Amino acid sequence: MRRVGAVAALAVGAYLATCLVFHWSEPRVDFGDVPENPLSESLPPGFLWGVATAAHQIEGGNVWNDWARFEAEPGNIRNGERSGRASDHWNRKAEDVALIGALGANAYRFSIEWSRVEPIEGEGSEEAWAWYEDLVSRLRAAGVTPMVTLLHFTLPAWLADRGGLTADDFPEAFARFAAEAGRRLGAEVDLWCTLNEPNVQMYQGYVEGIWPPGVRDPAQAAEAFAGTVRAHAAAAEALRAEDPGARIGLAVNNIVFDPASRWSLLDWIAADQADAGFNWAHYDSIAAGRVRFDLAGFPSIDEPLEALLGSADWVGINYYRRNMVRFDPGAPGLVELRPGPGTLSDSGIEIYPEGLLRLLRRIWKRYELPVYVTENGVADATDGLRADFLRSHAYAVARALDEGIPVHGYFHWSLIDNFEWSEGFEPRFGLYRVDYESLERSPTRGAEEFRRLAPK
Ligand code: IFM
Repeated sequence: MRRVGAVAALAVGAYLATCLVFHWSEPRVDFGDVPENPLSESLPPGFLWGVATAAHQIEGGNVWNDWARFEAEPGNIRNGERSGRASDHWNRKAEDVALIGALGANAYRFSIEWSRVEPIEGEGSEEAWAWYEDLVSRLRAAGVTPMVTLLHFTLPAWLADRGGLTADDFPEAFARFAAEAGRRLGAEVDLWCTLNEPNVQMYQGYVEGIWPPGVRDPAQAAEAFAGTVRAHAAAAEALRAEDPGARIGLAVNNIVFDPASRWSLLDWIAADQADAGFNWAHYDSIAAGRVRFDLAGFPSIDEPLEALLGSADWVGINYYRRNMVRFDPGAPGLVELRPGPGTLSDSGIEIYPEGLLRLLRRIWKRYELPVYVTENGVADATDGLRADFLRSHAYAVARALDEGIPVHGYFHWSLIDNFEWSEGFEPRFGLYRVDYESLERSPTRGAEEFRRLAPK
């Protein structure tokens, strides 16, 4: 009996010790008080202090892509909204470039709407390309460095019709588009982002099925993952051929996954799985030169692809949130995700600036590549959170720089309010508020804070 007791005590001890090992595997971050001017002494010369947008969310009039069709089906978008004229950026380019200047930003990340420059397969639109060429020239004239994203969720309808991310020739078609972008814009653009949040596009489209193509199928999800990795490699190769000076990367949505209970080993394991599958699978594939997907519940993929090696000159973090992970045998995917315990934004996600520092440390340790915070922002319709949000996340960047992590830039999401995908127009992420009736832009308190923090 005594022996059984001793074995039980040992088992419990080993269990608790394993939990503690997990707990100590990453040093905690104590943020303390955020200084008034967190960036003043930390910024290296050439640091990009910018804002970000995406074509479909702001331009208006994008009718040639998969999202336009998806929005037309009842029930897909909150309140039945459609992107329609969005923030009318297509007709307000000059005004919006002036807003970027007024913020004191020295960089702007935007995306090219593929379906707009190639509405019919193989037939480019000169008018659409000219619009983007003019945008880049205006930015350069204003002293603003462009970062160009090639794919920010929307796919041309002609590609979506034959499988989108899972189409056999997706990488090839995407590389042709990338080459054309390089030919047209390469003289004035150095910074290229092949894909925006391929992990989110795959998850929402093929696991949750709440974005195009509205599928819930692990086998297709794994194929979609592989498609995005191959497409990144093909586009990077094509871009370099056109624009040898190109600095190429991609932007992955990175979430901090913490266990709901630090004394539950199953929660730790579930959090670890979520972290590996969601946060790092794309970058791990690039670093290994292999398309690799190995996540419980999905078919595994592991195939060599040499073009991946060296395809990223930098890595991008889109940071918004922390999730607490609870192992739940009854839940889909065996996990339940909840927001962390801090203040919640209008999107119901925790505002957790320490998380940005934690992720910057981890991404640097894993890949040792220059890092950009390619997106970071908050849905805040009443404008009560944005200024503090900005300052505390800028502080995370400053701390990372002080620790020697090569963060080359920060892009706030977003310049102006915009169409937030299946959430419609309700979430307001803009430094400038858009009145969707008059389309007038007006600065939020966040805009003032952004300008105050801007490198002088
Ligand atoms: O609006 C999105 C953007 O398209 C991708 N990153 C997250 C943003 C806010 O949810």
